[in-house]
Amino acid sequence: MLTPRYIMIGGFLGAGKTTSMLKAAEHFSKQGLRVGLISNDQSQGLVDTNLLASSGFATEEIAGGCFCCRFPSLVQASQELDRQAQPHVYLAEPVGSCTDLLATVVYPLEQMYGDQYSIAPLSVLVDPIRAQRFLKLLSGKTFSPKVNYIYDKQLEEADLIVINKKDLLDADSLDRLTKTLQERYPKSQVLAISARNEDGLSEWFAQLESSQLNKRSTMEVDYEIYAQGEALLGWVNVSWKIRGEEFDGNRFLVEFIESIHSELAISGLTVSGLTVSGLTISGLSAPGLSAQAAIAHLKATLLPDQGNDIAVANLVREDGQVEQSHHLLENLDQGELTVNLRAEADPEVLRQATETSLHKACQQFRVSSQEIHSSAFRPLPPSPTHRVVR
Ligand SMILES: Nc1nc2c(ncn2[C@@H]2O[C@H](COP(=O)(O)OP(=O)(O)O)[C@@H](O)[C@H]2O)c(=O)[nH]1
Ligand SMILES: [Mg+2]
Repeated sequence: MLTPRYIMIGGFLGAGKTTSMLKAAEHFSKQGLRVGLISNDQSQGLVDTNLLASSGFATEEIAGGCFCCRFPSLVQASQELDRQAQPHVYLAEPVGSCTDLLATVVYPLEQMYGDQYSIAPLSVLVDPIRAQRFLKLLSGKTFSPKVNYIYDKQLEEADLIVINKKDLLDADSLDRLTKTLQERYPKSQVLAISARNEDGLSEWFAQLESSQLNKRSTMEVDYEIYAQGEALLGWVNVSWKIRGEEFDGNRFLVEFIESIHSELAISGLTVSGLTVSGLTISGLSAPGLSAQAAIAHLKATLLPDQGNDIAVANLVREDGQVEQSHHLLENLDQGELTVNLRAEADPEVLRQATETSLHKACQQFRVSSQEIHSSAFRPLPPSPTHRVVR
């Protein structure tokens, strides 16, 4: 690779972008290439930055707005990485609720910096359970139509639709999902991988390394629906300093996330005022009437003050399981706990659930907490710096 390669890995919240980006970083690094990573969010206090930085790769964070709305920051971050590490490969993860990335990020980069970077095709990762539900191949809760509009637009503009977590599907379901995506998005190429099991990665990486950016006409996007869809999502980023005595950080983290999960289920009950499927309140029963927050992604890190360990726990849908992807090897006394929660719900309800759960976990593990950062909001309407129409 002569000209540094710029690779953008998009996809909805929780699809596995950060996990896959780290796998790609390891792959390029093993080939002797230097790698620079860029994370992005609407606010400060990013779990992904903690995770990427702990991997040892040069990492820059763009907080306080998405790549499209903060294009100059993306360029600055790339230049900063250039100073730090002179990467051969840049890997950038846009915010999972963003779309129209070709017109607002990829084409502007190509037009303005095409002599400095060779831009890879846009990958859009999908979680197969969410995708099957969106495509009505599987029953289960989906988001509101305006959030689904964003999901659809993300897929429509993908050069590569990368079905991730193929380990969750049997061969027939994977085949059906691949065919349905291919029929519905005929301009995209559909691949399937499991970033976790390192399955199917070489075909994808080969495309990231050498494929040309497709020359496609700009997709139509209704920015009003896009803005309304983003504004249906509640966003919470909170960090605390926590202190205790030789406590089990892995258990603390998982119990904390599980507690947020149950708090949100309870708040769903309160919001509906009546019932959720299978449960009866005050003698009333209305199966299927659920106001439970539709969780897009709940993730948290615990970083001990000493050492380089990190614990990471995730939940990617309200009827899913809490998973711990990174474990601490030892108990800890002090550390930093960060939680990022994105769900279709009122951000204050999400913040309340997070704070109540922290309080419970602290009591259980005899740990004290001190807030470092807290924000709860709905994303502002997207207002891209550039939009290249082809
Ligand atoms: N089963 C399975 N889970 C995965 C795979 N890749 C990522 N995940 C999990 O999906 C969750 C969200 O991953 P993350 O990379 O943070 O998603 P992002 O929000 O798109 O960056 C985490 O719990 C990951 O461990 C995979 O290939 N298989
Ligand atoms: Mg991520």
